[in-house]
Amino acid sequence: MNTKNMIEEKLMKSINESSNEEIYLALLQMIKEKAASKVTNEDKKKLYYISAEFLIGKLLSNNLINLGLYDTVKALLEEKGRSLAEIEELEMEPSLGNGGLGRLAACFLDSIATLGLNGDGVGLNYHFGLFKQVFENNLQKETPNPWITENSWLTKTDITYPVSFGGFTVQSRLYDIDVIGYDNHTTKLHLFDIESVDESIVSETIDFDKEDIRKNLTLFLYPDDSDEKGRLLRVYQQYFMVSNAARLIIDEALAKGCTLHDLPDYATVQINDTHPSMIIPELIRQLAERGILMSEAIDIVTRMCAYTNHTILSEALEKWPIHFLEKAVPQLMPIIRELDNRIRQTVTDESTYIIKDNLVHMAHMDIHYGYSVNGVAYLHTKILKETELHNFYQLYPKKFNNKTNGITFRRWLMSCNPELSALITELIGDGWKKDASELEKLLEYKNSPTVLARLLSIKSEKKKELASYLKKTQNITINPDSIFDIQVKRLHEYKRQQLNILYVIDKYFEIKEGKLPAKPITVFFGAKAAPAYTIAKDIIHLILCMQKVIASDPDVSPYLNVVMVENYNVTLAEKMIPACNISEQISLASKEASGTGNMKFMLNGAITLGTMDGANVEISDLVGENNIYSFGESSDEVISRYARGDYNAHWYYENNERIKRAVDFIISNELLSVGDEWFLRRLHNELINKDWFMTFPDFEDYRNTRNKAYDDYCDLNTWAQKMLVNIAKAGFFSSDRTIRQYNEEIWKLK
Ligand code: 26V
Repeated sequence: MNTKNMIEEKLMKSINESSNEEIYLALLQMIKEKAASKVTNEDKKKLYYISAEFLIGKLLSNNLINLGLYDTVKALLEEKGRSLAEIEELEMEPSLGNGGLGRLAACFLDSIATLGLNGDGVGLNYHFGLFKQVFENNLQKETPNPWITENSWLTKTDITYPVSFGGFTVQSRLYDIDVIGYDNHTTKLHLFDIESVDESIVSETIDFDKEDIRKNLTLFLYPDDSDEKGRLLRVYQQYFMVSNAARLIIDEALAKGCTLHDLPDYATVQINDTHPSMIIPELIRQLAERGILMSEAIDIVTRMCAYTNHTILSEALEKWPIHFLEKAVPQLMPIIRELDNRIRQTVTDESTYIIKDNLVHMAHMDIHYGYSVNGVAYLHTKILKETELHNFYQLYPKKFNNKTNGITFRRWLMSCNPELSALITELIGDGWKKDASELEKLLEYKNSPTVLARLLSIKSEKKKELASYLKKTQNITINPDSIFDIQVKRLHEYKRQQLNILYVIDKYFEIKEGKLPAKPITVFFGAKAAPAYTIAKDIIHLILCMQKVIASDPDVSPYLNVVMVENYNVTLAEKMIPACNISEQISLASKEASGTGNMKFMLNGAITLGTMDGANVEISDLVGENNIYSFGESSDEVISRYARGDYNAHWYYENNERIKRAVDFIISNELLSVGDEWFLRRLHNELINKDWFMTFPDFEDYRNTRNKAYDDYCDLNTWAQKMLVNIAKAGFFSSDRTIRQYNEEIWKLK
């Protein structure tokens, strides 16, 4: 049956007579059926990618692309005067992740399916996901973000397990989402839910009874963890996730004829950060329950589990108080103590023990009782080996390895930028879609005026599209002919949105003094702050106030504007990234493990303005210094500054006129007239007395480098050459490459 007939069969009427909602549902049903009829890899050994987050984004367009139906469906709808883009607007975006870590997991699933590997994702079915961000009085407010509708991508399965906590038992239910690979297999994202979940306990803010575990367990992703109850709820969530995962793994292996003694031949587990680390003691517990002796169970599990570290910030490495685990999952504590005792008997270095000061160090358990430990970019892995996890590296040098992150080019080029994809295919054929290294063939066109002109014209088109989308959805007016300078990522001090806004303030002063930029500039921000992260919220407040101050100043707004988009998410990323000229990747060197937004921007022809941090280092190596704007102190310098402990923000503030002028503007009359004095003073104070992520030492270099980028932009031909080199060299960052390396060096699936 052809596609048109299939859609109309589902509609039970013609496309003409159907509403957009009906067409959306018909497409959803058709795709689900197609996915069900696709081959899945049934090899003996299977990967379980366990993660508390899968930031999958909307699925309609992506699934159509991967099924090879996108062009047909789009044309068919256009013929009938309908727009696929409008239909896509009806789809709710599931916000099952915070940021990079969750989005990486989603890209990995796409590549696992595309490469035809036998691997599934396992996580939780949060009903409200992460909060939805709204701005009120220039402040972030959090509201619930429901995404599960009657007809969604979820398929209810008949798999259900009892999961016992200290004092009570709950019943789980598995829901699946098909992961459709590009022109290949499908795999599954398994999301466990709780049968007794109750959405009605959530108020209009995101408050709910954090102690009512039977009702709240899968309502939110990482509920506000600033208080004890929220943190405890997180332990319940994590155990629920891994206990179900362990059952699923064992059941699937047994069904294939596994004896349990040979479980590592059937299953390998990738632990995505420490959130799923309890899978180690839980698998041991379930094996013991089935009659395997403790020593053998430990040996089996150690040969199954591999751990990925995604951050070197020590405050982000999970350590759970023993009394939490005793209360929530008492059955695990004897096992964790046994695991710790075995280390204490064989290892003298106390810093590597699992239980210290009544805290259970989750990463330590992963490293001792897993077969692989990887970082997510070259520099990050180097820092783990040399500094952060050095003591473990000395114990197990062979376990440590690097897997530089990647992104799926299906979503981050083919789907979000069909115009650029079409140009690339026209120039070099479509081999790049399966082998991204072929993008290098584009370098042949570095001196072709027509190709360079077309790159620029696609970029202008995408800028116009973004401007009209933001007008329509957020009522923001943007000059599409300005330079689009974009920083979108979670709000965190180490990512240094504050450095970016201090530059904006400096530029504001220059314009006021009559020093006008050659081209108008629009500085975009998009960022959610954790609900209890005060300084991050103060930085959002400053950005929003600055947006207001500039917008109402006719001297400045023709040349410079600030736009902070509300509720930055995957959908917005797909519209902002293709429209970007300058990609801000300005974390304090040594702090950003990798970054993956940096790769998406590069692939879409934005030029990076960044520190030598995370994967920026690898971008710089690939494109060469003429095609990136690097600045700032090196990671070595930063690490030794922290070791010396002698950074003095106040000294910079007193001794650098520009810094003082910009920082003091935070508490100027202009800002106080639109903002909240308490919040602005708190931020001012924080910067001049602490500035823990050292924005001041990098300020001058950042300012000069950013100004140089703006100057260079005026020579559009040379700029377009830089764009072309960035696109051509982005092939290395395909998540297909990353996943191939995981498989060859860690999982060893067929
Ligand atoms: C978590 C927390 C928790 C509370 C305290 C502050 C804090 C700061 C950072 C985090 C990050 C958790 C892990 C994470 O999302 N890492 C990101 O993983 C990406 C994929 O590997 C990587 O590209 C980003 O650089 C890394 O930040």
